[in-house]
Amino acid sequence: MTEEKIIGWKSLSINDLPKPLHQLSGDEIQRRKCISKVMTFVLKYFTKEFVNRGFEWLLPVIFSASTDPLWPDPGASIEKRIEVEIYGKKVRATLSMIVHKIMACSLIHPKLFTLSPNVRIERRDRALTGVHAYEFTQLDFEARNASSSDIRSLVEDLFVGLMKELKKFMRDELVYLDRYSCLQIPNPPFKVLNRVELEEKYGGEWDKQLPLEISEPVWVVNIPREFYDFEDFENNYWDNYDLLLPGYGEVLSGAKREWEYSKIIIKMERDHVRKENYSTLLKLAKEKRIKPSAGAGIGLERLVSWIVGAKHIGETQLFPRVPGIVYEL
Ligand code: ASN
Repeated sequence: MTEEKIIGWKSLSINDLPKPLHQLSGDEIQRRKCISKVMTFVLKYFTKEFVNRGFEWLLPVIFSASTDPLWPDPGASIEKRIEVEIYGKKVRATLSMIVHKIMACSLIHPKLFTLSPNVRIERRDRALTGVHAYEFTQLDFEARNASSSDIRSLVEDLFVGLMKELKKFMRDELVYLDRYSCLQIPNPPFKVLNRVELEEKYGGEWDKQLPLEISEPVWVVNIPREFYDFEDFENNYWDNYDLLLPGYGEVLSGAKREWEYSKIIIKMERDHVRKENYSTLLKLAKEKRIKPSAGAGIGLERLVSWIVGAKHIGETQLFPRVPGIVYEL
């Protein structure tokens, strides 16, 4: 990849911000058509693959009393949480479907996925990172009794399959977007790097530095974050993972889950997470009805941004959701 193609956490200029649909030039419309074709292809590929592999396809929820706390999370920068009252109850716009995923995976579907709108009102200073949108779609999946390495292998398999099919069936679009030759089919298993070592090497900004130095996707494991990711207290190790893509950064995060009531409680209290927002999950965990599982979520617009070489993630959204900028549509 050439220097200009390096995208992601670089600071963009105001001119790089995606425009609303009705202001696009003829050439820009042409480019957006190609990006939409790639998005359609990616959606078709993943939904087909998950269904064929026995995953149940769940429709998303938008408002619930219980949603992802996104806290503590080193990468989170939520400016505002959307809470509204309906029928006399306080509900929150979905930050991610993690709680629903864990419950559904434990109680009914051992393997499931959903395409879920996530509303994350990112701080407005993230407008120019190129990788943040205040609404995006997450392809979230979960499998009962799966281990972290099961999920990583599944993702590697899906990823390699996607790259092969894209190169085969989306050749014209990728050539038009000047991405055909940059996109290489990676060789699994992808490298697994420990966040502790990355911090030693790059400091706290490892997630921005590392993508500039890799030429294949890599896993980063052991990232301290929300209560639902499994934490080995004795070895001080988080059994979770992020997938980072070359020249871009994180497009997927996931983990083995906590399922034991006593551990979940310890972590919620330690991290000041409001237990009252998770009373059903806690009740089920207490009754031992939460089962061990593992899963992950793919940020679809991020993945497609990387594939098409978008300057800003909003280019993959016909109606861009740029932090700090609210268009009429
Ligand atoms: N989807 C993520 C996971 O599966 C959770 C998140 O989006 N915060 O772990």
